[in-house]
Amino acid sequence: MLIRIRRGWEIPESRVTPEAIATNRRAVLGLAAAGLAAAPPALGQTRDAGAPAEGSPLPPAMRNPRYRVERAITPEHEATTFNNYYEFGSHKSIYRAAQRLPMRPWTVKVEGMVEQPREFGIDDLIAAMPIEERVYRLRCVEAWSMVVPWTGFRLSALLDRVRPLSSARYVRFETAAVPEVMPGLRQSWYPWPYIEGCTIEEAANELAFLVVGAYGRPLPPQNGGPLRVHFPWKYGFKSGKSLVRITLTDRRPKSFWETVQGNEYGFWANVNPEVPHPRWSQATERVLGTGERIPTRIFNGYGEFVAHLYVNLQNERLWA
Ligand SMILES: Nc1nc2c(c(=O)[nH]1)N[C@H]1C(S)=C(S)[C@@H](COP(=O)(O)O)O[C@H]1N2
Ligand SMILES: [Mo]
Repeated sequence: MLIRIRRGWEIPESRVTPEAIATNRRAVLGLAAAGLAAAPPALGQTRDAGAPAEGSPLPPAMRNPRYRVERAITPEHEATTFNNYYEFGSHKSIYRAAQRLPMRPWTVKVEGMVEQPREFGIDDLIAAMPIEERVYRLRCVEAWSMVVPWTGFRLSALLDRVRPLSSARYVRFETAAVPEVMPGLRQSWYPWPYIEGCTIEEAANELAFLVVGAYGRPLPPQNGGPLRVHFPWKYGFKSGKSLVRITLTDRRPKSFWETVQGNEYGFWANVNPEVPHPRWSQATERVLGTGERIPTRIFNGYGEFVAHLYVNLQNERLWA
C-alpha cells in the first residue's frame, strides 16, 4: 500500500507564499532524487545561510493540522538571521556568532521533584520522543512576530518520562552558558545563565512544545538549537533556548528578564494587545519578512487552548 506522508513543509493553508512554493519544489526534487516517500527532510537540500553545519538529520515529522495559522510562514532566511539570543550579543545579528556553539555532544538533565531524574543525550531524546511538526506564531515583547514550522514534541511527553512528584508546582528551564563561545556572558551585570519558567499546568498544556527543528531541519543554534522550549501564547522571551537543564520545583523560578527588569518582564507574560509594555504599545506587531503591521491577538491567538488556565489567577500580573 502506498501511504502518502504529508511532508513537513507542505502548506495546507490557501495562502501559499512564494517561499513555500520554492521550499516545496526543493522537496519534490529531493524526493525524486531519493526515490523515497519519507526521505529525511534535510536530504539533498542546500543549506540556508543561517542553518547549522552540525546535527543529525531529523526523522520525518508530520505536520499536526490541529494548529492552524491564518498567516504566511515566515521565510526561513528571516527567521534564522534575525534573532534574540543575548548570550551571543544584544543585537539581532547574532546568527554568525552562534554557529560556534558546539551542538554535539549535547545532554539535557531533567531533575528536581521527580521520581526518576534523568540525563538525556539529544539524539536519544529525538529518537525516543513522538516527533511532529507544528506551525506556530511567535510574538516577541518588542512587537515583532513570525510564523515558523517547528519540529519537536510536547513538553509533557518529556516530563512523563521522569514522573513529576505531586509536590512539583513549576518547571524551570536553564540555557547553556559556554563562556568560550558566548561573548554576552562577559556582560557580568546580566544574571546568567538564562532562566525561564512556567507552572506545571502550563507545562501540561498541549501547546507547550520542545523544539528540535525548524523548516524541516535540525534547529540552528541561533534559534536555540539543539533544544528550546516554545510557549506560543506567551511573549517570546519565555521560550528559553539551548536548554541543558529542566528542573521540577515547588518554587516559582525567577526568570532572567524578571531579574533584570521585573517591572517590565514578569513571570506570566501572556500576550495581550490591551496591556501596553511600560515603554510601548502591544496593540500591533510587525511581521518579520514583510514588515506589515497587523493587530496583536489576546494569547497570541491561542485563547481557545489556554484561556482556561488563568480563570482562577485574576490577581496575578498575567500580561507582562
Ligand atoms: N537563552 C536565551 N533564550 C532566549 C533569548 C535569549 O536572549 N537567550 N531571547 C528570547 C527572546 S526575547 C525571543 S523573542 C526568542 C527569539 O527566538 P528566535 O530567535 O528563534 O526568534 O528567544 C527567547 N529565548
Ligand atoms: Mo523577545
